Amino acid sequence: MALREDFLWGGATAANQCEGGYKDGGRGLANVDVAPHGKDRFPVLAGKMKMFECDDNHYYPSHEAIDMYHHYKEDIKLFAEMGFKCYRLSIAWTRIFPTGLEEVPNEEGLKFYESLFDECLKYGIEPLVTICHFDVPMYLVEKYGAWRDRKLVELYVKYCEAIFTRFKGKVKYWLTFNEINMILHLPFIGAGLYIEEGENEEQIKYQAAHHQLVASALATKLAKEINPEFKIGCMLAAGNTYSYTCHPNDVWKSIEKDRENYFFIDVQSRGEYPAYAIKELERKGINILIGEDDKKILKENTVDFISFSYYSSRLTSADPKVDAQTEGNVFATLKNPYLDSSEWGWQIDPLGLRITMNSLYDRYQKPLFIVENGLGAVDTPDENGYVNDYYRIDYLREHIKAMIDAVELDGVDLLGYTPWGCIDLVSAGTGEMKKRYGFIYVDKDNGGKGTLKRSKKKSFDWYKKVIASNGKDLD
Ligand code: P53
Repeated sequence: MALREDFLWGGATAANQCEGGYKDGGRGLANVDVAPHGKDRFPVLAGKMKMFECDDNHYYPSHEAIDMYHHYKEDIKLFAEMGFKCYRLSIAWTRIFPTGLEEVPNEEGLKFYESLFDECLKYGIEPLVTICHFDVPMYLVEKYGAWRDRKLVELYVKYCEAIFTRFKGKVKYWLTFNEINMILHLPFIGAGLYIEEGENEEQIKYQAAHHQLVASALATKLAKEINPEFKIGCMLAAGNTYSYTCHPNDVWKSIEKDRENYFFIDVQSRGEYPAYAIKELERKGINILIGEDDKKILKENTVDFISFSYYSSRLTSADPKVDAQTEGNVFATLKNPYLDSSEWGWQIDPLGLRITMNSLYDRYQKPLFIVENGLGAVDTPDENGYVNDYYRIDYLREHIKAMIDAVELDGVDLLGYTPWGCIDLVSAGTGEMKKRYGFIYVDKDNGGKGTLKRSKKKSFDWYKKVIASNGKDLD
């Protein structure tokens, strides 16, 4: 059995990392817009920086990004030329509800996405929409402390209603929250959460996570009411955790680490808090306020498919002396001696993708969708402006092979593959332009300078062949 005939090959982006136009069309300010390039990118403690405003001493990459807000027709045309069947993008909440509190959605924001979807559909490209890719209106961050307040559930559902209703004939695939487990690792950028001195950080994170889980379930319910054909997915920052040695303590630790992530998907896919999480939260003295109907809401509105990002596997040890930590990815991991790393220290593990797919499929038995994968690298154009990114092709080829093995040899049901940053965009982790993922090069540097001109890299033509052959021609 090869990949299905209607396999959704494509690419993925997120609004705040590519659109720019951060004040255009009535758009409101979001948490992601006040996250600067550089060392101040990750405020956790509220007091650490003036979080609620931008200042002249920092550079804020999302404000212009690659200006897809004004280039989307050109960009989608290039995606179509590669043969994309699917384009994963996110809607910026603040284009639709600039503060989050408006009663009526912002027509200009809706029109922008309507036109963008029409452009996709013109080429037969299926949009896959992330409803919330880390962004929260800044107004809600200030007024409610973002997802720590239950109020966000209602406001998110109102936002969902506006976009489900408007786009019910154009969009079929939706993801409720990007990398929902990231709330534990990137509380501010990932969910607008900040912690005051002396507060119990874990308590706040898990309460906020509960609100997102309920919001996700309510969105799923609403989606089916508005259009029963809608397919709703959850989204996990995935990558199995390996055990450093065969010592049972290490193996146990790796199970615990994986559960920190599975927790979210267990709720979204199986509809209830798993036993291990209830016990662990109890032990930690974390007391989540659960609304009267929440259990029913979670149980009755589980997702249709499981989507995930995969960049790397992870490695853990129970022995505190084993401290060969790698930098880079926000997930703490040990250095795996069998793997090479990217320039940003992310370890490259194609077989890890097959392992991760099998774990997810065994656990949930629902169709999977790989909605992010790829290599962040420095690209240097030659004198003609051409980028020969053979290293990216190597990375993607090996991961696609592993993906096909999971389908052909293991029988995993896989809907599609949308590698990350199909056009160069701003890095979420570092705010850099220099960390590129694209098949399409964008002329812009870390300081914000450049013509924004788009050009095809070597990987562009390679990926086009891969799609045309439905994964058979990987040379
Ligand atoms: P960048 C790490 C850090 C931040 C976001 O990451 C992340 C990860 C990886 O798990 O998640 C996703 O840009 C995210 C994207 C992001 C991509 O990974 O730091 O959904 O928004 O750009 C790649 O290289």
